[in-house]
Amino acid sequence: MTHFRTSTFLRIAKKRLAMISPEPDELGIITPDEKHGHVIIHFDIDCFYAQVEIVRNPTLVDKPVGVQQRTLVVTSNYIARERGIYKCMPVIDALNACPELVLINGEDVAPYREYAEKITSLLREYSDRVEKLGFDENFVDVTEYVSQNSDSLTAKEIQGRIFQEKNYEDIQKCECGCDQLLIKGATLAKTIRERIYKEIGLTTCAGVSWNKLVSKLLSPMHKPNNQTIMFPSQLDSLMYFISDLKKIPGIGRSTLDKLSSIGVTTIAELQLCNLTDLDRIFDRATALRLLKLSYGIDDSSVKFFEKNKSIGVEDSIKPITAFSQCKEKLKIVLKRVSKLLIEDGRVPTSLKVSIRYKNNSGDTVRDSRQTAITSALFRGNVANICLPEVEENILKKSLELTKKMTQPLKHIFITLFGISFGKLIEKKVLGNSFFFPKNFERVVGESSCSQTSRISDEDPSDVYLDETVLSELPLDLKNEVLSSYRSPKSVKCQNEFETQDCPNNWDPEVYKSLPVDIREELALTSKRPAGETLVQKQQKRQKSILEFLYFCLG
Ligand code: TTP
Ligand code: MG
Repeated sequence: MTHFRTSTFLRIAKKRLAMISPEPDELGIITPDEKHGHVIIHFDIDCFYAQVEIVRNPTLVDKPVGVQQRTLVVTSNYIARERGIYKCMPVIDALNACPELVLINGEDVAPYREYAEKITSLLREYSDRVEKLGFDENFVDVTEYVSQNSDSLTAKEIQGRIFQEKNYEDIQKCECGCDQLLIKGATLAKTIRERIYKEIGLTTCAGVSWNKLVSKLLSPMHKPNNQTIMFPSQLDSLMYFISDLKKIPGIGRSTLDKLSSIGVTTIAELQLCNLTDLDRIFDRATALRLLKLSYGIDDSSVKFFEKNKSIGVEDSIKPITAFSQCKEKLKIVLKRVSKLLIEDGRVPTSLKVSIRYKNNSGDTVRDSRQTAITSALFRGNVANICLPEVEENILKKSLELTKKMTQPLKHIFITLFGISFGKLIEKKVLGNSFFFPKNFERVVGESSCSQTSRISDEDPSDVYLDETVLSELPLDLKNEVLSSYRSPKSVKCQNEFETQDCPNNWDPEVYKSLPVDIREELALTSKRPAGETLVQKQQKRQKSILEFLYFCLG
């Protein structure tokens, strides 16, 4: 196999640049100061579902284990792989190849989601830039962490493997000095992988480089449980080694088809294209991106971590044929989704119910309905979803939504229930206060952040305790604060706003159809004494909270 020297590669790349663009910078060709200096790690969990099953049942550790979804073995541990099992192998073939294979049903993906979230939250300790790719892969931009912890990451030797088993001494060093940063990144990758194993029980692979594309291409090179690093001067060898266009993330079926229509089937052939060739089948931006990818150039940044926009669970069930059976099934699903919600910690303000059922023509179809729920239901802590009255309230709403979907049916035949909570609100401490009234909430996970006012009564228990700050208080002060914090006497539910709080001058039906926030505001406005403005009412309430705080703190 021929390996181009870096200088040859750069010469070809620059020649190509001259052909495709009068502005070489547009291609973002490697200019040490500009494009290097990042440390990006790609993590991929080894045989993910199978490992999770083994962690949950350690007696499986030395057995060939496959995870089955419907008629396929979607993954298997490495013992099974050595016996001929491959991903997405039909169960029948798998059992022929390896009769002793232990098959585990993996159709309920909740445990895998739970483990994936554990990994993501561990990675977030190192960077805000953690980007998920599928279930078990993450990019992490650790540039800042590596720069700030440079001394502690200094290593005597490079951790893991170097691409193509090179000796570091034989590798041409980059002028910008980024090699040292990458070596420290490899030390960090090893530390993180060791933590994932020690704390979560899963082995992982990792790729360490200065861009997402290269790190992703490197991480599977030494499977399982190992990591691979590469330096910029090896880039041409990497792209030559990869060769197959399909291995480049972002080049999918339709792009491959278009490229093959002009006779391009390998990375080397794509490198030889010019923009005019590609312009015939792609827009200019796509053409440029494809050319860059063929040279291993990827200037896309690792996105900031974004929490899920909704949290839900779906359960396939034995068919139910009467509406009276729905509540029991919904309750089981709600219990599961509640667990996820509590782990997440955000408070939901929308509820969605999905069902799969047979319609009047006998076809199996899916449908869903959603409704708003007030965050006041949870009184500042989503863990209150376990309170019987809150659970009952949500079940009632879920049943109402189910009824809307099943009303037109001649016969009920439901085979799946799903419950999902959305519009999740993060509680944040404002200023230096370790308490803040629950009327300050920041909506996250949506394009715009908004502050909403929610005011109920003037009960001091109506303040939100920030447990992090609370835990830092001296014990005596903490006890005093806690003893003054009364647990909720009763939970104010949305339907209370729907009925009791409807102002006299409003038609209850019209009032009920308004968004929750507006209803709450109207209810409060109508309650305040004549002549008192809403602002005055709010000030009065805040004053009472302040008095309470002064009382707590002596
Ligand atoms: P992968 O990362 O592709 O596979 P893996 O983690 O099992 O194995 P490897 O050691 O090669 O990384 O996929 C992650 C999980 O996604 C996998 O454990 C099972 C699931 N999966 C499916 O459900 N359907 C599929 O078609 C594939 C490929 C995976
Ligand atoms: Mg994997």
